[in-house]
Amino acid sequence: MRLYGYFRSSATYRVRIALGLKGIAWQTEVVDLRAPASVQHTREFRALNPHGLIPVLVDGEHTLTQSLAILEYLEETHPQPPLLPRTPAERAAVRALALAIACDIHPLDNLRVLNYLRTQFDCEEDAVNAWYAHWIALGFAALERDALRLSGDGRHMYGDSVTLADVCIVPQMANARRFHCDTTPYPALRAICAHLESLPAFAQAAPQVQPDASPA
Ligand SMILES: N[C@@H](CCC(=O)N[C@@H](CS)C(=O)NCC(=O)O)C(=O)O
Repeated sequence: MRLYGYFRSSATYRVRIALGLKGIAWQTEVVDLRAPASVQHTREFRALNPHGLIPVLVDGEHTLTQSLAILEYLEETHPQPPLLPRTPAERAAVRALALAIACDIHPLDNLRVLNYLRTQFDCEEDAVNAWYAHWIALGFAALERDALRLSGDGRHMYGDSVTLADVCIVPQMANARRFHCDTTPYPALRAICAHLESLPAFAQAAPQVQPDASPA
């Protein structure tokens, strides 16, 4: 499989974690999101994904987009180890956690949204960072309550094994740290992420150990 992504992309990070958990080998195709490269806006990349977003996973003849659709594809094609629980109600609960991150938090803090604030509304970096922190705080406060209610062992978002909710929270927490958000109000989320980040598939998917990682 070929994964088009970027070390700092949290949506790509989700897919890297799932590939690692399922023991699937993949090859990275770097899509540098930073200006002036801005590869996501090139004609070549738009031919792959007209939305201009990563990740894109190419599996043989299939070109897949949207990280959660990719995660579900991997779950269906490589069921072991399962990243969704057994019953429909439990599966819905895990998907709700993953979607709260992927649909309600992440898009508001995406690069193109932050750039729009900068270019169209003349926002200074302090204002952009305040925007970022606001949506993290709103989302994480609710996720903290979810984790206290749903985690079975204080080491996973739901129950006592790794699920798609865990695959989504770790990259979002890493992003929150990168933007210097205060995460001390969320001890349950911090404990869960600390445990997950110690697992090999999560550690090997971390941005700082990717081949394209750079400090800038
Ligand atoms: N809902 C999409 C979001 C993808 C997304 O926003 N990717 C970001 C990187 S994490 C991106 O490509 N941003 C490019 C840009 O904002 O120009 C998914 O889950 O795959």
